[in-house]
Amino acid sequence: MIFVVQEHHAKRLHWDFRLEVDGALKSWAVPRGPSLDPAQKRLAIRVADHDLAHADYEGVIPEGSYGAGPVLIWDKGEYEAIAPSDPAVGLERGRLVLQLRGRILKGFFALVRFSGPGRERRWLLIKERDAQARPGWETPVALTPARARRLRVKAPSCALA
Ligand SMILES: [Mn+2]
Repeated sequence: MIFVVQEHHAKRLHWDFRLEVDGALKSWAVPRGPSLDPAQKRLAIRVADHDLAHADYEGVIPEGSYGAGPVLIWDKGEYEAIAPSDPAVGLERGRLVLQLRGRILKGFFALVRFSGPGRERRWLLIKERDAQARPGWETPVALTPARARRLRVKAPSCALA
């Protein structure tokens, strides 16, 4: 199954972390982006599921549309749900350990939901302490002026969040 992280320059820059689960992309908006530093627990807010086709989306969401602004694929690859082995069960329980095989994100990560009423959408994305951990690592921003010039205005195939 695939995961993708899309860098999204909407009104506020964030990274959309998406996991293929049961034929859809389960999605979180990560304001500060994923980190390879286990000390950096990154807030990840559950947002609407997206179609699988959205994993390939790059472009500029048109002005006047929700999330207007550039979207780039920041990282993409395969993932494996380690615990539990069925990621849908982990989503339900609010705790998921994943092994990511991306260009940037590699090794084990945990997604852990906050507890307490009104906090159901709030999760943390945390790098586990393994051989791929990089203490002090800073999330790189992929959008450069050269890449911005190559992006085309293109409506996404599904509503963005
Ligand atoms: Mn977004």
